[in-house]
Amino acid sequence: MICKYVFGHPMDTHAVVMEVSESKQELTLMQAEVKEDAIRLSCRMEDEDVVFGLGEQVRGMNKRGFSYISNATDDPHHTENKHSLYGVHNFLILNRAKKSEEEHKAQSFGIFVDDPGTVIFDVGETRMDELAITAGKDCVVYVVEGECLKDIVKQFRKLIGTSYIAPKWAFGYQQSRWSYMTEDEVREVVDGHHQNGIPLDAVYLDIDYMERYKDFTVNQETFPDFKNFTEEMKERGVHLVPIIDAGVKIEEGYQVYEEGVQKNYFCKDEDGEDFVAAVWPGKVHFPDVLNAEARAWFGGKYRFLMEQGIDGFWNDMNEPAIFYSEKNLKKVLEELDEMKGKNLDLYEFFHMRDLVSGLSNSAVDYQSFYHNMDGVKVRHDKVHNLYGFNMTRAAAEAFDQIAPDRRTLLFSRSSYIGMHRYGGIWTGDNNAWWSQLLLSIQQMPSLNMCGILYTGSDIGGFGSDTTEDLMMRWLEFALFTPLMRNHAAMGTRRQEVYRFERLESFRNIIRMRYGLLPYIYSEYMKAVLKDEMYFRPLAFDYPEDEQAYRVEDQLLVGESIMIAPVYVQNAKGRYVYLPEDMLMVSMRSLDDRTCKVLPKGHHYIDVAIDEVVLFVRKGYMLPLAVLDVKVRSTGDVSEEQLQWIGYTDDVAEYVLYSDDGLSRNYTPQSEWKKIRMTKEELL
Ligand code: MIG
Repeated sequence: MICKYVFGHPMDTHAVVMEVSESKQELTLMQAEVKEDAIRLSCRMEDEDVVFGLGEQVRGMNKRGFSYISNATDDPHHTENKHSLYGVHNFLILNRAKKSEEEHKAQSFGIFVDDPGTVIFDVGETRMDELAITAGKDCVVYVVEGECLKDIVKQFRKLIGTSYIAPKWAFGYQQSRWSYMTEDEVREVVDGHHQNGIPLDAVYLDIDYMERYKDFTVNQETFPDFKNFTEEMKERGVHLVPIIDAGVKIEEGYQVYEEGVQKNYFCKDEDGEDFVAAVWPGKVHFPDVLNAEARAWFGGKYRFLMEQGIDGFWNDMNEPAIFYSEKNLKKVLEELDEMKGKNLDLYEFFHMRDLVSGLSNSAVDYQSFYHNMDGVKVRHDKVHNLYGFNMTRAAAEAFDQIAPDRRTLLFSRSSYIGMHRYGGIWTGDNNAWWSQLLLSIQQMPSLNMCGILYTGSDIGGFGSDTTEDLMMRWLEFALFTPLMRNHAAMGTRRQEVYRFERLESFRNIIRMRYGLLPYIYSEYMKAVLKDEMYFRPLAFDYPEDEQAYRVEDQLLVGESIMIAPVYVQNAKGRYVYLPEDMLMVSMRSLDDRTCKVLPKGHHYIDVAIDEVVLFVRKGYMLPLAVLDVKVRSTGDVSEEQLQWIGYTDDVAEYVLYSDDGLSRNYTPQSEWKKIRMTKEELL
């Protein structure tokens, strides 16, 4: 059951696709206080209640004990003191451990606050036993009641629409790095993988492929024949995936800039002039993707690259990130000028430092430009969280025109609920720290709750130098994430896996991904087509098991397996909780596996540095593709011959979904193949 409550005069954010009429009943599960410029919703939490959700955020799967602020932010330090990351996903579920006497007041429920401005979720930080949500005065609140966690998510997902489906090649291993400067450097990376027997499906082109960071241009010196180059790469099974930035460079003669100015497609400042911010290229304008016409125009620009054979993109800096604005910089420079020659005391010095660091992503800037939404002038900060969503929507809607018959890879850094219909996300600029590997594990199910299924983190860590063991452990987890991309920042240690000493282990781990491809793809597609989660916390499948709610570092992946990644340096194993008897499968490579049944309960398991461990649930099974030694990309993985790992006392079953991985008609029943095997057959 979904109840809709409207406060004030909210705008249509396009988060929701299902028609729901306003609820006639009062909101009882939370107490609502309507203040002059805000709505406050609150309720009590018992000690054993658990809160799941909020998508891309810091901290654990159970969100209790902290405040989360919905305010899309470009912050490369995802530490636990932060309150906002790139995406905004205002959906959570309060799971009640017990029903109280007053039944209606102690019901588990999901809540989605559809407000594109700043929303604060105080999940028991101010008061440990209170959940308090503060939103703007104009918003829509949806309350979802259901039988269980899974059911609540499913209903919510119906409300917000079907998730994006990536082409199958985008489920292969992908290599990225900010600073692949030339065609030859990209070739070298591909060679490095192929010569070492490491499969590879994509190489990313970061900002350096462009001509002076101008969107929809290609540097003619470093990529002289781009069309031929994309073709050459495709023949080797490698897709090139260029980055697109939100800011359009201000430069006379640059077509995208000139057209945008002429047609009034850029965001405006207070005086009605095109708003000037600065990002990579220096000064830029922001395309007003909240304006339908401008959105169609910007989306149409992707055609330039698609005509040269590109079939995948990543949208960056679309919070939108601002290094500085022209106006703000001027003010700050003036103030700094006054400080010249002065003897700065402690406070003055700090003030000076804050002035400079405060230039980036400043609230003042976000309050100083405007969108044109259907003829209505809207100040940016009111709709801040919709920008990345609509930049990505611009691209996806254009792809429907440019390449209607095939899928195009698309994911974004910033997002809002609803964007999952148009593309995936990656979790932004993490660091090569062990704690960030854990964070990535914990973010996955929260993102899935909000429909964001095509997702993953920068493997190995984006900022700071990675280490070989971190890289290996990270891959052992990421081989289960739909987006499996190794990415790092310019200036950090090179982390293409063939550069490490234990090359053979890396090869084995990445090949496991290709062996698991039929399962990963099938489970991804089922999650999309049935509005379900691909990654789930244990509590979702074992709702009666109190212990399951406490597990913060294990996940169910699809219907058949559970994983328990190692994310601690130098650990040679870890504690695992099994909510039922399971078959533990330890793999050093696809052909080097051992299986052992473990009973329900707590265990310490050994997991060597180069080992992948997964657990098959009772009554379930798992397909594995048999790989040729020469497998180079997803296109070489055949489903003709599958091996099965399963665990049952009598029979196990699996429904395998498969399709061509490229066309857009993906639902015919014939593509669902049911496989049944007996205990004897599985051994
Ligand atoms: O922070 O384009 O998150 O993946 O490599 C600089 C350069 C801008 C941020 C992205 C990152 C990318 C980088 N970009």
